Formats: sequence, C-alpha cells, structure tokens
Amino acid sequence: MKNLKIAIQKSGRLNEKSVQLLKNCGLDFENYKSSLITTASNFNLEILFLRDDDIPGYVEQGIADLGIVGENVIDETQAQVNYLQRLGFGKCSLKIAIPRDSSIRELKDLNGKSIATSYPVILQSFLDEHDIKADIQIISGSVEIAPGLGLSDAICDIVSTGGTLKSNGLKPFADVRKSEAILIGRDGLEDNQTVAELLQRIQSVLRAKE
Ligand code: PRT
Ligand code: ZN
Repeated sequence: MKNLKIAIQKSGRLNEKSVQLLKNCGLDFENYKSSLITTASNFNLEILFLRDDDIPGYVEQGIADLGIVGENVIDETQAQVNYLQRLGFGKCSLKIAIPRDSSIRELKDLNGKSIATSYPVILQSFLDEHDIKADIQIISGSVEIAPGLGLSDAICDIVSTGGTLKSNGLKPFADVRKSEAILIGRDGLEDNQTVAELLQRIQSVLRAKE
C-alpha cells in the first residue's frame, strides 16, 4: 500500500510541536534538519518538511494527504482542505494594531488609512465585513516596524504575548481572528484506515494532555 504523506513545517514555530506530536503518537522517524522528507520506520507514513505557506496547497492538490499548519495560513491561502483536528498549540491572534499615540479610536476611523500586513486576504475580508475602505500594504515580514517608518497608519499581524507590539510602540486595536495549529486532510480520505489510525492516536495524545 502507498505510504500516507503528512506535511509539517520545516522550521519555525510549529516545527518542534508537530514533530513532538507525531513522536508522541509512537511514530519512529529520523528528524534530519537537512532532509526534506523522511519515512516512519513503524508506520505507513512519510513526513514532508515544508514552508508553512505551502502546506495548504500541497494538501489541496493531494501531493500530501495530511498537513499541520496554522488556521491563519489556511484562511490566507483559501485552500480547499478538510479540518480533521484542532491541535491545541501555535495559539495566537491576528490583530490590527496602531501606534500608541494614534488618533484612531473606532473601526470606522480606519477608513482611508493604510494598513501593513502579510495577511491581505484575511484583512480584506475583515474590512469588507465592517464596510471599511482602507489601503492594504502587503509586506512579507517585520510588519511591526511599518508605522514607525511612515509606511502605514496601522498593521494587521499575529500577536501572541504582545511583546513585539509593545517594543515597537504599538497597541492592539481590533481582533481579526484567533488561530491555532490544525490537522488538515485532502478530500477522499474518509475510508483510509491509516488516517483513521493516526487520527485516533493523535486524539488520545491530546486527551492525555487535558
Ligand atoms: O518559514 P515559514 O514560512 O515556514 O514560517 P513563518 O516564518 O511564516 O511562520 P512562523 O514559524 O513564524 O509561524 C508559524 C505559525 O505559528 C503561524 O502561522 C501562526 O499560526 C503561529 N504563531 C503562533 C505565530 C505566533 N504565535 C507569533 N507570535 N506566528 C508568528 N508570530 C510572530 C508574529 O508575526 C510577530 O512578529 O511573533 C511576533 C509576535 O509575537 P509576540 O509574542 O511578541 O506577540
Ligand atoms: Zn510562512
């Protein structure tokens, strides 16, 4: 039988916990940082190490059967994938933040303002929902420095402790969405016994943590 493939983040905030979860499920595999694919020795599974942004697309196209990725990334890529299980790690919020001394007081004050973000799709749908017309500046990282440099009036970025906002003179202004790591699957896995077995093991690991 063909090995099942799961895509996890190669390096970054979700890598270690994704690897740990699979190991806690009893899977034995080498976690070489340099290899992009590894095979479990005691389970019908190959593990692909990818940039998190690519994971929803790989699963949507069926190149990987399963993936572990933040909900924020699934929403931003708009990939058509199935949510199989919330995983309880990688928790964060996507928020709009403004400079501490900003004159922006309520959502409608964002009209005509510019907002820097790496999440243009999610931000645009939030603005549409609230009938706000703002100018989205897409940048790929270090979003928090944009207002200080005069690039934007506000930002929309991931916040966990709030420390990065604070040290860049920003304060949270509006919650756009919450996010955590999710196990996703491609279409057509309903009768797959290996997926059912893995999901059962993941659920018992999560239950043991409660
Ligand atoms: O290289 P690759 O593309 O795979 O990784 P990446 O750099 O795009 O993502 P990475 O590793 O930073 O984050 C992976 C996922 O972790 C995100 O998609 C979120 O779902 C989740 N996550 C949880 C976070 C955070 N917490 C987080 N704090 N992602 C990013 N941050 C960043 C945020 O962008 C900001 O710059 O941390 C900073 C804020 O942190 P605090 O604690 O100062 O508020
Ligand atoms: Zn990324």
